[in-house]
Amino acid sequence: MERESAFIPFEYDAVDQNEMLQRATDFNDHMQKRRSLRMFSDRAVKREVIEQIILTASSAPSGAHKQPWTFCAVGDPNIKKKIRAAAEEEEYENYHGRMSDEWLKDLEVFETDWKKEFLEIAPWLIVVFKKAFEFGEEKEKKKNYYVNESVGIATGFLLTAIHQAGLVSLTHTPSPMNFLQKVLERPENERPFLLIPVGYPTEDAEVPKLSRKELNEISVFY
Ligand code: IYR
Repeated sequence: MERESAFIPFEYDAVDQNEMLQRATDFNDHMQKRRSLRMFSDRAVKREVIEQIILTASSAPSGAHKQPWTFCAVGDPNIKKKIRAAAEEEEYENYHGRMSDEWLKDLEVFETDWKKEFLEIAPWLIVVFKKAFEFGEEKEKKKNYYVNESVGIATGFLLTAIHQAGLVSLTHTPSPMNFLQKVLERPENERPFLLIPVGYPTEDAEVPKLSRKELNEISVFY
């Protein structure tokens, strides 16, 4: 069977080299201000904003363009409550024996513990699921490719879109995360990848004092 050619002209917005450097610098300045927040206000955020953010995330490249992800946006207080309860149950175990002493020591600067009230306070929880495979028309399994890489990139786009919109987020990884599949009644081909509370910071929100690595520590130019 001959494949129909389905190429279209690429829409390229040309930028001159001076503006290019300015844009790259401005965007870096903007992204340097993004921080992971744990102190959320309960101020509401319109569903339409979350929809646009999810569409940005789904513009990410993916293996064979399979877009192997589902973004579950949870605004329902009852579901948030269930997620908090299940996450805290796991995290209690993590902080009381499942995490190594080295790990607990590495986390001291963040002052985290097993309590996760932000899971109920933040107006939205975006739960990112990766699709290990898909079901075809006849319920047969269809392969996805580079799923972790694809969903990781999409999640990066998601976090960037959240920041760009003027909201804050946290990349939260309660472990193990399979309770999310049950609470959200996701099909068996979907596995939880990351839990991301989204909203406004509290007025007195604080973040750990951290510094980022210098360019020469994170890059090598040849
Ligand atoms: N999942 C736990 C522990 C935790 C682990 C890492 I690595 C962090 O950067 C932060 C926390 C929790 O969410 O508290």
